[in-house]
Amino acid sequence: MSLSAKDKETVKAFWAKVSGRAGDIGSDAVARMLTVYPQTKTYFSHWKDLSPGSAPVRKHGATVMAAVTDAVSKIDDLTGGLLSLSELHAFTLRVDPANFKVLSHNLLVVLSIMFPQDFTPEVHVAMDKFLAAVALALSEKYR
Ligand code: HEG
Repeated sequence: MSLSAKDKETVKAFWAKVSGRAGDIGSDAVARMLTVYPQTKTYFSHWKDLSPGSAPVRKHGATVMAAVTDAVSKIDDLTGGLLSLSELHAFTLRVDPANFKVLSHNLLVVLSIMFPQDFTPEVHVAMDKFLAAVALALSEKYR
């Protein structure tokens, strides 16, 4: 499951290529998460509009992607790098960590749609491992 040196290089190269569209990627992934897994809406009930393309969905998509970009830069120490974000999700936001996998899945779907040429099986497996490692790091403060 852990990322090999080659996986890490693959993630960095792919992310360098696609991160210019981070806002669109995040907005789409969050919109899909809320649509396909409506149980995730409970965490965002304070938003004025949860529909795809709405201002809060776009803003949150950009926020989450900025954190993913930051995580790519901390790929060698995700647990340490994401500790305060884990604390926030565990104690303040009280997000069930099972949802991290749900968002990861939606992110992979969006990446495959937006970048069909670049999203090779090699990139797919590296990004899948990376997002699983991010989810694990975000779950750190839950135990
Ligand atoms: Mg979380 C806020 C990152 C999954 C629910 N999330 C945030 C923030 C970041 C972030 C950076 C802003 C923190 C701040 O204001 O200081 N989230 C983040 C990542 C991932 C993730 C990197 C997974 C890759 N979040 C996630 C999931 C849910 C969730 C799966 C729930 C289904 N996040 C959540 C909520 C907020 C944040 C409810 C507050 C949003 C708001 O009030 O607008």
